[in-house]
Amino acid sequence: MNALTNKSHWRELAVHGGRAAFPEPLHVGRPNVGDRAALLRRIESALDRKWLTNNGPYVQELETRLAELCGVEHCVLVSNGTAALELAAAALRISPRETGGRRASRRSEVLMPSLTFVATAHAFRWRGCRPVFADVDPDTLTLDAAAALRRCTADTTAICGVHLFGQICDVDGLQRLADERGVPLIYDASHALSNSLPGELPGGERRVGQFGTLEVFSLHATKFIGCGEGGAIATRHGELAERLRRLRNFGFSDQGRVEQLGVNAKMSELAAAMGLSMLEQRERFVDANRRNYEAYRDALQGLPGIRLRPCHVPRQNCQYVVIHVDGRAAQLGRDELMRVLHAEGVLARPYFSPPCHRLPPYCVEDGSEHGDAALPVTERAAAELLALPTGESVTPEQIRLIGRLISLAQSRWARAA
Ligand code: T4K
Repeated sequence: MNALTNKSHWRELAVHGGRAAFPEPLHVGRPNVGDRAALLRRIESALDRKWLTNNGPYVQELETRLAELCGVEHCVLVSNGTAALELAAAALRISPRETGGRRASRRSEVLMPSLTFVATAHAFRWRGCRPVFADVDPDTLTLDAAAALRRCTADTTAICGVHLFGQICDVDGLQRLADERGVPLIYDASHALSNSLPGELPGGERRVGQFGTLEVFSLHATKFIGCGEGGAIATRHGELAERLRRLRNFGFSDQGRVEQLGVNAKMSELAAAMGLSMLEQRERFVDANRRNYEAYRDALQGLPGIRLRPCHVPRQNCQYVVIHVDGRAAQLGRDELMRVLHAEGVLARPYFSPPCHRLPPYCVEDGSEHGDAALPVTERAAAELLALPTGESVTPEQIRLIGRLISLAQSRWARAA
């Protein structure tokens, strides 16, 4: 273990001049590597085949495996999660509409939470749509259907829920809202690959990938299943999947004719080889995440003002371990705690702070509409949340030490208070 475990007083904390507990930093988002030999074998085969992209055999195989995992008929792989969201919007024709003889442009508003990675908002903004942020539910931190309803207008053209930190949205409430408004419902499921809800019948679980019109995944290096860079779209609708395939490949049809506008958002065979090798190790990654989650639960137990967000074992991949830091009860705020941990080599991340409505371009264009009062749950959560390192490269012993460091930091602030 690369840590000094014998700190017993807050004066020994690195932030006060002591030595860092982890000379080699612990990262949030350190990729799992999986079975190197299997990955290298696949790469050798791709090189032997001399087929490196353009819907190659690994891309097709990974699409089949991911569709099986989600329990849907179709999965379309693309170059990253942000491109997946953009193509989803294009395939569903979510964009400002031209109306009437004078070709007046009608706005396209997409309802979404502000408490998410900025890519969710950027993807729609990039297509000329206006992200309209609604508040989140205080328990799940996912889009609150009632709050979303209040922000609906005649220009609402889509709803985009985010399964934040793997917590599944209120899929029934949001589906009702989408049906009432007659608009497509998209999920940004970047954090929720392989997660599910219990079903009413044995074996009738409802899996992420099956909700809404389509669901989008990020396969970025930092994700549960990573391809380096990659994204995926899962859907039950065959015609939609075909449109997505054309859009990701310059608008070419299967017959090799350009039939529409398109982009290059294809996934390479090397990325897909990595995705396949990672997917084979899925259970191993989940086990490590759950083991770490339990270690955090023990290590943080009894620390005032520190609350671990729930992870529903066995229905979540537990890829994100996130705490709330209630500054008053904890004696120190989230940002102070983050400074303490960073000095020790624990590179905790304040996901997702600032929330999207506080970031350019949204705070500029929407400044008047997104004051603190508009999104109180989001504001509070964004000020409290802190993601802690997990994954295969973090051990329960290291987690116990992280708990100890937090406790020492609290003792210092408690004394000063
Ligand atoms: N929607 C949601 C809800 C998302 O969370 C994301 C991505 C997207 C959409 C868009 O999907 P992509 O287009 O990215 O496929 C990271 C990721 O870059 C980003 O993919 C992810 N969400 C977001 C939550 O986290 P940052 O800004 O935190 O920093 P990054 O990627 O530089 O690294 C995070 C940590 O991981 C660092 O401490 C270093 C470590 N790391 C990173 C990489 C890339 C490694 O140890 N090895 C690595 O190879 O965004």
